[in-house]
Amino acid sequence: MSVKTMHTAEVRELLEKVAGLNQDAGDARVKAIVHRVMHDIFQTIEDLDVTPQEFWSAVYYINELGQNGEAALLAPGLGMDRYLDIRMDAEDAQAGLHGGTPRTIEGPLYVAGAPLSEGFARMDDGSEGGESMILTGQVTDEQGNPLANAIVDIWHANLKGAYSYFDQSQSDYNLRRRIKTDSQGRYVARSIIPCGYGCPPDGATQKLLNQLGRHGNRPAHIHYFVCAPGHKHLTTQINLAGDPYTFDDFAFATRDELVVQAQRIEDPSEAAAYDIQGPFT
Ligand code: MBD
Ligand code: FE
Repeated sequence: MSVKTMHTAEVRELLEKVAGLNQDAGDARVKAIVHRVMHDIFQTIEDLDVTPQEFWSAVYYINELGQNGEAALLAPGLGMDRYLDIRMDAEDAQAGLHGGTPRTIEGPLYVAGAPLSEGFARMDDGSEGGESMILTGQVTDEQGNPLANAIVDIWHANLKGAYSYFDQSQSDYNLRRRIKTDSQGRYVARSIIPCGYGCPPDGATQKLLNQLGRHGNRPAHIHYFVCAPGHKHLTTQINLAGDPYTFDDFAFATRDELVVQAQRIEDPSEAAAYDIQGPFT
């Protein structure tokens, strides 16, 4: 039997006290957000007749998520990272900014401070074998002028879909590098083709995804931060074409413009045709 309480003075007063609105101490912005969020949680309980049992299982779920360190993994699974991108895209459009490589989410697995080199980097430590991959590109401004000395910060998973640092079995900064672009704005990285990521099957994130009837997989992808003085920082990714999850990413990060078909090069002299230069031995 559903009861209505949200409109009562008692609940209104409770929410005001919860968020500290009845006194001056504290931070006004935090108060406003907590007031609104708690209101919306109470409203959800009322509208959906959430039982105390359901409510407490959600509270203990949050504990579990924190114990696993998975809060920032569930967030993209619930579309939060994608939603923030949609908002930033809309802000850019409103400010008249358009064109260029689209942004997409950072995800929870970036590590700052990767080794920095000029023009070229080898990213893998050679321990895994796997298929070699050359990543190359040119950083330009909106008018297409090359940006020298831009920093391209690249990170990706290994053949098991695991990221160094979070996977302690990998060497420090394996598959993580920062490359400074050359005078033509170019960078070249040699690495190995990554495999897609899957949420830990026994983790808290996958547990909720299971209840939603969803998988927790991402296609093979390569993360990029690109920054240059006087320019907005770009957070983006390459998603490899042909992966079963390329258009079915649990984190909603694939964008059509970011799907890239790898070109197989059998003969190193072919590399020149793709404008790939550098020491590849
Ligand atoms: C990843 O590798 C990732 O990029 C995201 C967004 C979420 C989980 C794992
Ligand atoms: Fe990733």
